[in-house]
Amino acid sequence: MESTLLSMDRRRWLQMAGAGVAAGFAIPAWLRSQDVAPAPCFEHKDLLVRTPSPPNGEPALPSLMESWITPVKHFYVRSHAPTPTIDTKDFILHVEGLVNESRDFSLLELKEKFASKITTATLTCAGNRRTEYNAMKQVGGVQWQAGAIGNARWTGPLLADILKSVGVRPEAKHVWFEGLDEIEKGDSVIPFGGSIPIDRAMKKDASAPLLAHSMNDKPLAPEHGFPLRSLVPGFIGARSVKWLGKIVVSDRPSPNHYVATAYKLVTESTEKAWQAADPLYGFAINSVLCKPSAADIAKGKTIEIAGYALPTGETGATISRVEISTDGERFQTAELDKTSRPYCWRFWRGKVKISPETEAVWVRAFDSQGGVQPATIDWNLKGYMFNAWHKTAVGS
Ligand SMILES: Nc1nc2c(c(=O)[nH]1)N[C@H]1C(S)=C(S)[C@@H](COP(=O)(O)O)O[C@H]1N2
Ligand SMILES: [Mo]
Repeated sequence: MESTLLSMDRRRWLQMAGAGVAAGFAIPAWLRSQDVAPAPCFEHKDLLVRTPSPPNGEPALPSLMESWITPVKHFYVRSHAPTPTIDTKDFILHVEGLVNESRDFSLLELKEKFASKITTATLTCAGNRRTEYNAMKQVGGVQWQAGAIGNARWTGPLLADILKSVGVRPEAKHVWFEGLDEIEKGDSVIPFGGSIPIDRAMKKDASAPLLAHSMNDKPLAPEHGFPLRSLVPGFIGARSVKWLGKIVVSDRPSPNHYVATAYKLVTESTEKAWQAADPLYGFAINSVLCKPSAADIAKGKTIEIAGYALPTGETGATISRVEISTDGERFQTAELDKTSRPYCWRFWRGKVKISPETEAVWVRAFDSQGGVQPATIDWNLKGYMFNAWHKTAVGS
């Protein structure tokens, strides 16, 4: 149950939380309640299961349109190993590397000693829309359609504040995140790792990375990283490391497989190709028609369509225009939803006439920083960053 104080002014209260403790306030019950892990939710979510174990699933596209903030039951899950069970009493976040002082933080310390921030940000897998590459050449990996994306409210201390508290040394260039999961890779077992450039790590604006303990004002579900995950607005989902156990400040990107090899754009699997490619960071501009589903688009009628559009993630851009077409050549402007923020998707809707000859409906997006969704995109081995104009075939 929420206290009146919090429902009245939760945001301000959270911002004051650090100071509040010093002044003798108690930590609110809903923060304390996070010391107990919520029940696993994957099997109760309303998702299309891509792999049952490890848990991977995405919502049917029309359900994404129900709310700008995606409820947890419709929020995609992407895991490389089974969900670890973490007892918060034993939980420690270890911070080391190019810092003045290595430190261990308990969960309560992270909540009590640092001001909490609430950030709304869209998380999307670099593999979202991967199946659309298959028309060019088959790609491996989880066969995502366009639902590996969701928008949530994330709460937690700023990464920048944690780093400042341990003192970042001038040689620092990257910040590594390491998860507490155990992924079988060949003969060894490795954690999931991510890393981000130091300038992004130290941000305090809307792009500021969080160490999030809450999603949509509730403790993180086990599948989404309970009790703590990094959350990097604007970056591909892989940089938002779940079950975060360790942070390393370094002069180079993480050597973890998911930074050094996976999540790069290559066309062949050779050591040379992997080494030459840079890790992916910001997500790409994109847009997708979510509603109605292709099977429900009737010919010979004017229909209402709706979907999401995502601005480029590197720059603080917002979606400025979305266009729709029934021939892939002549486009009309769609109506944009009022709610628009950098690092977040924007909903759009429009009306199109589906004639007996109409074969498909196309959508493409533009953002405030000059981001333009391309008509086509080159194939890559792992099927990342698919963002060509979205085409929904009708009458099939
Ligand atoms: N520890 C850990 N963190 C992880 C992953 C993982 O498998 N293990 N998957 C990453 C990927 S690829 C994505 S897209 C997001 C998905 O977050 P979600 O499952 O909460 O939607 O988490 C990222 N963080
Ligand atoms: Mo991902």
